[in-house]
Amino acid sequence: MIIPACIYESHKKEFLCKIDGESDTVSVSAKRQVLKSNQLVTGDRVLLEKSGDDYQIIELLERTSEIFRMNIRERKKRITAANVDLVIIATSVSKPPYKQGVIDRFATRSFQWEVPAIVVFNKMDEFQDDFDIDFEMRRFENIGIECFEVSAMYPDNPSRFGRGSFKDLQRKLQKTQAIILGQSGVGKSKLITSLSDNEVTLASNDIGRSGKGSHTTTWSEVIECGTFRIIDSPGIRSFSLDDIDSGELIDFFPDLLSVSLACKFNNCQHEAMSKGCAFYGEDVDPKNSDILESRLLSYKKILEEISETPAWQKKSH
Ligand SMILES: Nc1nc2c(ncn2[C@@H]2O[C@H](COP(=O)(O)OP(=O)(O)O)[C@@H](O)[C@H]2O)c(=O)[nH]1
Ligand SMILES: [Mg+2]
Ligand SMILES: [Zn+2]
Repeated sequence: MIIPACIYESHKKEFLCKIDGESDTVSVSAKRQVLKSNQLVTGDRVLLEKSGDDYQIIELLERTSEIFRMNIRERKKRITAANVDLVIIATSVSKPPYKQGVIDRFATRSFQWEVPAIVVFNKMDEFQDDFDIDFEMRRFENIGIECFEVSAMYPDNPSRFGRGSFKDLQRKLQKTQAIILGQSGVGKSKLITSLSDNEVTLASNDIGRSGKGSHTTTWSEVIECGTFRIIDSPGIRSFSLDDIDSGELIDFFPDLLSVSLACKFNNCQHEAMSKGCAFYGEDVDPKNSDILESRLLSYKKILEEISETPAWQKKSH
């Protein structure tokens, strides 16, 4: 009998799988041939075969998406999760402080992975108006990233800037397999707990308070939240983009890419003195010019960073 299942945790040769239509997970191994020719990762769909009490993965099914970094030296993808429908970029608006650059980096990844993203501004109960959050939200909405302002601590709080509420966020997640990304301490575990209506409880990372962390996620896992699933993955927490080729970076800034196509020279550096640069031309929509300028600045910063290491020296870590 062939049994369809989903990998919830992947530990080299041991996997925790949830069989379709059943609620418990089972520990399974994988056929040597399947292990040899694939990376079996969290979120993968597989076929199992049962012999006696043991299950074995006999086939990996085709993926709809891959969450990866490149190992340039080996010219190989290092995949951490598969079949993800939505990237949840979580940020705090109080402690730790909001960092635009971090969100831009995760957004860049979501374009590289070709998976739609949303930004969740968490801890709105502690927001002190110390940055222009409305500008930040418009900046992401301009590249098709929907924004939500919530408090995982007080999910019933109304939104202040007219963006999605906690309920809207729950609605957005219906039937998805999402991955949640964000710096440590922004409230990912708390968000998952509240989003599941407290069906799952994850230990929070209280480093700031007790001086040492309790449980922090150490491996990728799928968390079943009833009507949706969230993958919590420490593997992709690094915001470094230095495995991306500098010539390719602009492909993952769709707003800048479309403008840059009108630059007169192919190798345009997009500086004010660059001849024929479309960013300083007359075609830029004045309504969006502040957003575009801020995104261009961010792009240049990342470009400079990833250009420091020559491509042949790059290795993923
Ligand atoms: N005030 C406030 N605190 C929150 C909120 N969400 C999470 N926290 C707290 O922030 C700390 C870090 O949360 P945690 O979920 O462990 O963050 P993670 O490292 O991203 O998983 C914990 O002390 C949480 O109780 C929120 O919406 N408001
Ligand atoms: Mg956590
Ligand atoms: Zn230019």
